[in-house]
Amino acid sequence: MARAEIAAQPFPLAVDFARTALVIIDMQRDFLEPGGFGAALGNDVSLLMGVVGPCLRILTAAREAGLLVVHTREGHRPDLSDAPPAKVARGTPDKRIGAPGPMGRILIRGEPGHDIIPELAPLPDEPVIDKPGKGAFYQTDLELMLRNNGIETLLVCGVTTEVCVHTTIREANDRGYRCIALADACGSYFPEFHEVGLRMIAAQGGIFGWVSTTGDVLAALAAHERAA
Ligand code: C5J
Repeated sequence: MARAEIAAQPFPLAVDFARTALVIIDMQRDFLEPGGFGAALGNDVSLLMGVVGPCLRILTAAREAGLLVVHTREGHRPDLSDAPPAKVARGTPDKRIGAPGPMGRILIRGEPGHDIIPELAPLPDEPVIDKPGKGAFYQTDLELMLRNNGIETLLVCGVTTEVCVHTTIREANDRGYRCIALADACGSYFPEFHEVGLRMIAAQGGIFGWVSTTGDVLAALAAHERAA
């Protein structure tokens, strides 16, 4: 299979799109809309809205190109049996995981706030990984799914750059996957953490991955299709 080159930091990466998956991290109402988990922790959730457009662009292109698309959601069982007490105990008691909020119980599976935002709603045949932790590999079947699909490279986007995106990329890198973070399609409540988080990925010769943009991936996909 011909490889396509994606412009990236610290150096361009040649990928086989047939063995590449798009992983969209936690684009949930609980992180992007007022009244959810992100807001409960005191964050300005409007800072994340800018990534919706780039996420939609890469999602649309990935679907058209037939890439495996995986969505993730952070959240817990209604009885909180999968939520570490040390995690639940953070934040003010009326706004903790499991507390009632305007979008239902905060960060609880099945509640409206746990849903992926409508703009990026998964198609029926796209897997959704429900994860209890920050990383998408911890206590999930993501690794099994990627191996069964012959995946070797992950395009990663979503929120937040320095928490769930970073943790997932670190987990994937340790499992042998080549990860490309899409800078404009990742976001943080802390712009400086976003910037430094991306620099950390690509530093030291790509210590745990590469950083590119949706535009560069779309260009590589288009060139790949022209050559096919
Ligand atoms: C956080 C996430 N920030 N999806 N979760 O708690 O990054």
